[in-house]
Amino acid sequence: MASLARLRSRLPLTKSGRFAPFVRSLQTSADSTQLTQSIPEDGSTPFSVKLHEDSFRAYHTETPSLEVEVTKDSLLKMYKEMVTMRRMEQSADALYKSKLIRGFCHLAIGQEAVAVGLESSITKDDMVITAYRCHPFAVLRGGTVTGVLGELLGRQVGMSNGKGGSMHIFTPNFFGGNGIVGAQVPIGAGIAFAQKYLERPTATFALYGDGASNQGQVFEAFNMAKLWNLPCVFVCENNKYGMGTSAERSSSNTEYFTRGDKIPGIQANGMDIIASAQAVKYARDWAVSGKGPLLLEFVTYRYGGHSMSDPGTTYRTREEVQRMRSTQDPIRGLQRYIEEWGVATDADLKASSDAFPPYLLLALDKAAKEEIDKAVEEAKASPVPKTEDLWTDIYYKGTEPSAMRGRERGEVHVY
Ligand SMILES: Cc1ncc(C[n+]2csc(CCOP(=O)(O)OP(=O)(O)O)c2C)c(N)n1
Ligand SMILES: [Mg+2]
Repeated sequence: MASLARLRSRLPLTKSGRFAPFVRSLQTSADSTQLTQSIPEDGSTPFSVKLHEDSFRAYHTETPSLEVEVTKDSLLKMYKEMVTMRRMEQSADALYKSKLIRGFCHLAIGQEAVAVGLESSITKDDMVITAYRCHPFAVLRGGTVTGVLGELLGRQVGMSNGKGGSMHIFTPNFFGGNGIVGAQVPIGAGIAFAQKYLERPTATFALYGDGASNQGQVFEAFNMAKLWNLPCVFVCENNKYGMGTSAERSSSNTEYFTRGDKIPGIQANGMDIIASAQAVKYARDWAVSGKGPLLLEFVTYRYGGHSMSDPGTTYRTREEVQRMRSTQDPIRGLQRYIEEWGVATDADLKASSDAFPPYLLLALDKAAKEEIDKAVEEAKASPVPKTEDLWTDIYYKGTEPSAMRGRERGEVHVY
């Protein structure tokens, strides 16, 4: 008892008199990673950098290593991807405002380091499933910008042939795009079950928001994943609000990485792309090595509202959004690394205004803009689905019934 009392006196107490489980808090700056060795000439030679010591927190496990190996090529690739994803979402925003995109539309501006960091640390054979904020994942998992924008516009060139819309976009290793809050979490556990059953050395990443985290089905999925030791990483994108409700108002425990009971968890800085990629690498290694499920919470931020119909400023201040944009932006953070570490020099930047060597930041910005502008034009030029397309893509190809009833008794479509 005496030794317990001594231990207690060293632990910080919360207001309620209970012991605070974590002493330090996570920081979410996008540019606090330090270069620890001179940078190699060659783009593919790895060099070491050190993440800020408060980039991760852990529950029932160790934090990922703060020492990370990166290459010039990998940093530039991630920069290009984040800029392209942001421009795609900004185009969707403009198309929506000009009433060419209708219905629901959820943009991931501000959260680019999660999708790009995830994709940079997993393989094409791993599986991903997410909620409605799905456009970057769809492109990075094998889709195209034209296919995403075409889908939003309801055109034939869309990834679901213009019949699904923003929340219904899939690729062979990306299970959407799911509009029902939390529904993708048990489906993700099921996909991981299949991976284990088929003895595939791969993992499933099932993403959900802080607003989904209190659902019963999420905890049911956690339970079964742990019971069966499934290779599933449950990724909580904690952007601090579920629609217009702050995490503090909805969750009795906002430490989402601790909510898996017996499932260990990691909390990661979701604004620093290097920390995001490192957290995913750790999580993938964990799941693939047979340790079972893991919770991975990214602390991130969306600059826009929940969807296009939400201005995003009634439940948080403009100053808060502005502060996040100007101090913790994932793209500007990576830009600083690239410039300060000499991945692209000033001379490079100047030279890039007319020429196009792909390793230069300005050239990458320009290339991203051109790619998105072209995709917007291609998508806009594509026709809307034909009336008879209402009868296609309902059944898996080759398994259609000979005929199908329509809205009325007499309306029958014969295949
Ligand atoms: C089962 C169900 N309940 C309610 C909704 C309406 N709804 C859509 S998103 C959302 C909140 C989700 O919060 P979060 O996952 O944090 O999303 P964010 O706004 O941050 O993208 C709600 C309640 C829904 N789509 N499905
Ligand atoms: Mg949220």
